[in-house]
Amino acid sequence: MIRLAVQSKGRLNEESLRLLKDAGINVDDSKRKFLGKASDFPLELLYLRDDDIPGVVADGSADIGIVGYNEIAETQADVEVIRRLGFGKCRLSLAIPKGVEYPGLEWFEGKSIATSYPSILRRFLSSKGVSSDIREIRGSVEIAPAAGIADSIFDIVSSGGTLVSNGLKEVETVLESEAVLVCRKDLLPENKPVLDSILFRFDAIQESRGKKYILMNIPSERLSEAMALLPSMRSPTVMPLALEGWCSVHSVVDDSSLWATVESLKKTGAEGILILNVDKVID
Ligand code: PRT
Ligand code: ZN
Repeated sequence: MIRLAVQSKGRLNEESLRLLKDAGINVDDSKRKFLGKASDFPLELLYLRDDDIPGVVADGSADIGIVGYNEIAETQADVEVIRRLGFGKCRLSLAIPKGVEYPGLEWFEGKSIATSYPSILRRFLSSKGVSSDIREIRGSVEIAPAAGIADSIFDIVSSGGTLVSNGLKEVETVLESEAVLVCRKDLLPENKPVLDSILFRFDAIQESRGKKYILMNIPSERLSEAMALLPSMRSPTVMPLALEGWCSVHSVVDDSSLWATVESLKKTGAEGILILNVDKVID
């Protein structure tokens, strides 16, 4: 039985549970419980505040955890980051009042900076040889300059909307973050196959992201033109149609190039084009 720590509520909770569900790991998700159990997989779920996840994985109270990389960087917990999970993307940035001119990092010399991430900030400033007054506050960091608590802030930014609505501008990005899967250093040998199975499933889900399955009918004499347009995992699948002179072509295409590819395929005479979502990809 492997124990996974996830955020009990907040921004990463829903996507963490969805990832498990997509991986065929179904947990009774009444979030009020502290501990849940998967019905069809040897996994227990520990619901925690995100701040507590690095520590419980480091001390082995949980074997693995899903948490923002920013929390790992802040706590410097002794865990292994084994996968980036592609959601909860954000950055930790320095921001100053919007009307103030910014000449470069030296602006922060001797200035006060409010943050909930003092350790990351301290390491960053010292690596740059800048000395500032770091003021640790929990929550609502963005109001600190207007409230006269600090000259500037160091906080999580995603869209940037919160900074703008508080009259601030982002001047330095210090750390890029996203949700990560972390593992304790001394995972019990009997849990290694369980972790491998989780990774196999997570990888299949991630591999399928941004991909579409596309199938169409093509006049046989234009097949080579169409094939040149289609990337695929090995090569496109081609099958003859019952109708003489036509074949059916199947392939997997990246979302980013989907429309351009479909337009070019149309020009090669492709008909009956179907585009389907890809759920999992196993290489
Ligand atoms: O209760 P608990 O302690 O578990 O949760 P929490 O309130 O400490 O964290 P939560 O749920 O807000 O965030 C969990 C994780 O989500 C963070 O540690 C990040 O890894 C990630 N994440 C991704 C974010 C954001 N995006 C985000 N935008 N965490 C916080 N924000 C906040 C930010 O603090 C700021 O106030 O959103 C605001 C900025 O957003 P924009 O879009 O206006 O720039
Ligand atoms: Zn928190």
